[in-house]
Amino acid sequence: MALEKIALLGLDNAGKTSIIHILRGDYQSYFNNIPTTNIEHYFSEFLGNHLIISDYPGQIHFREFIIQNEKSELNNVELAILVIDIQDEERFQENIHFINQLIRNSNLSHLQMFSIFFHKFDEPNSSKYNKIASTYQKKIIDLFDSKNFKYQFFNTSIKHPISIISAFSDPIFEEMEYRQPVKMLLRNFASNWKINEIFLFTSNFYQVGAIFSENIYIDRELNNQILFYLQKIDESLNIISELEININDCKIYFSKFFIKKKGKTYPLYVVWKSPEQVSLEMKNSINILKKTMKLLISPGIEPDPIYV
Ligand SMILES: Nc1nc2c(ncn2[C@@H]2O[C@H](COP(=O)(O)OP(=O)(O)O)[C@@H](O)[C@H]2O)c(=O)[nH]1
Ligand SMILES: [Mg+2]
Repeated sequence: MALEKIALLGLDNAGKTSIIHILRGDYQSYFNNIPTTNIEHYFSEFLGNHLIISDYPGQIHFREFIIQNEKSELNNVELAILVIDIQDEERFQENIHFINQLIRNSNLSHLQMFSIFFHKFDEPNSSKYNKIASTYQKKIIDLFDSKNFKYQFFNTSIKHPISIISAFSDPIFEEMEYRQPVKMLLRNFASNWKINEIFLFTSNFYQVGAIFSENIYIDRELNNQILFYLQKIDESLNIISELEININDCKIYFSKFFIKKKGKTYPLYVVWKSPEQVSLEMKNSINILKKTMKLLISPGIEPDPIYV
């Protein structure tokens, strides 16, 4: 079942509105947000699926209202993203209390999945944050113990937009029938060509799939650059479809293609990092990769003949 009604929930100042800015392609990390005092709905689309992303106010009286109100809009939510400010240790109990109330009191009749974001995880290797996160994790696992909800933990930070994009995309694409085959194709391609990182993005930069080695956080600067160039290509409409850039000792390749779904055309971007120049064989292999992905994501389209 598709996860299309999504709610961002959490205490005030947790970073919910900032996360939405990132998802909308605004990577200027430092906003001075005014507190959200209404439920704000954002509409988004990817590959023929329509998302409603709702930003819930986090102040205590709104929280109580949302949880206790029988007719709460929460009843329609399919994916709940719980945002926890990992830097604000003082609010540990308040966070746990909120989560407890949420899973016990409300009528979350359509809810299929909880994503828990340990947010403001600005330093991925910080032992302090890791310790706080694992304390939260233990407590939250206890709370969910008797409940039937699926849940997953993520570390996110606006200083590292890809962390937010992948945490957001993960459960949404997990529900898509093409998810596993696409991942397998990416994995094969990466291992054939000894590539450490490869991504497949939609035009609003949701992450359909990705393969990367170890800790993707390490290359934060590089990954931020990827998003920057992706935006440039997307904004160029169809003028740029292939791009190769050099950052430090790395080459990053962008390759655009289109799929048709429900009568509409959508661009997709394969992006990979490689120490090597793209050879002719590799070019052929990329074309085959793109054609195969096209068939997987929009089945029913006549395949172009592939000449070997
Ligand atoms: N250091 C850091 N600050 C963040 C991060 N995300 C949001 N903030 C800041 O936290 C504050 C509250 O953010 P906001 O999105 O308004 O929180 P909301 O009340 O949950 O909507 C703002 O000053 C943001 O700039 C993050 O990942 N790291
Ligand atoms: Mg807000």
